[in-house]
Amino acid sequence: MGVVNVTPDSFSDGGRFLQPDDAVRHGRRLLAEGADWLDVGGESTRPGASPVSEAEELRRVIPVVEALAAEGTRVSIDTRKPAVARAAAAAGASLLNDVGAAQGPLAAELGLGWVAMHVQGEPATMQHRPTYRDVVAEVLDHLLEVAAVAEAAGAPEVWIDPGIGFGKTEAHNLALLAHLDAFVAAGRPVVVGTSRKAFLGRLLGASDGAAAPAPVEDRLEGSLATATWAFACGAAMVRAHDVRATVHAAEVVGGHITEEAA
Ligand code: PMM
Repeated sequence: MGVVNVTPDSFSDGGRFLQPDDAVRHGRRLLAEGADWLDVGGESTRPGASPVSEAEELRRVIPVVEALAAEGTRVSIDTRKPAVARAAAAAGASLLNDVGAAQGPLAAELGLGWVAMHVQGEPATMQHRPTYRDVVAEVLDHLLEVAAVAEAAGAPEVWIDPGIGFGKTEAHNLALLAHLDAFVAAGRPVVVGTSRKAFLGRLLGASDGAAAPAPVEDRLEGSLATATWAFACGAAMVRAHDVRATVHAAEVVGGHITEEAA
């Protein structure tokens, strides 16, 4: 799943594709690089991002969804606003990527597939001391519960995503990645988004012996390592900014090594 952020302030690519034409061109490039889905989003969910009005989010994403879907692309809409999900469905989106996993019944009503992504708290404050007794069990139980509700309501397909970085410390992120097999074993298709995230910056900086985290543009190795790990654990999809490199890594692991092992 290639990321098309139509935002001024996303942590890794904010402001680069704010004009619809630029976003559509970027999406086409990611498709050419091998993306199966494009995930279009108009609101940054990073801690401290400014809230976006419904009208502004619609203005950012709908022309992009419309143009890409008209070309036959499988488009996912990354939104927490029901009105944006509705308009995106009308514009041709076929998947609702739901940060917070709160809109399963709406996905069912709209006939959209649903990605239930776990967040503890609200994006603005989610990194203030996230706490869990057992992060793997709590995240998985919650996702399976909401997934069952969405399925019972008629959602055509339900994916689960542990929500790496969303109300999680570095230790929580690593525990979730270490136990992705438990998510896969639950029987729902699993999506994982680690691409360029802050915990990778810290790990890569430490690996260099540097006091500072690696900057966002220098996190490719960590993004690929975790995407590859996710595929090897059985994840069905990763959400990635660097599509060409991620497809290469996925092909080697999923297309060759795991095939051979089976
Ligand atoms: N991460 C971001 C945004 N949307 N959706 C899913 N399903 N999973 C994720 O991990 C996820 C997401 C944050 O990344 P961005 O600001 O680069 O888009």
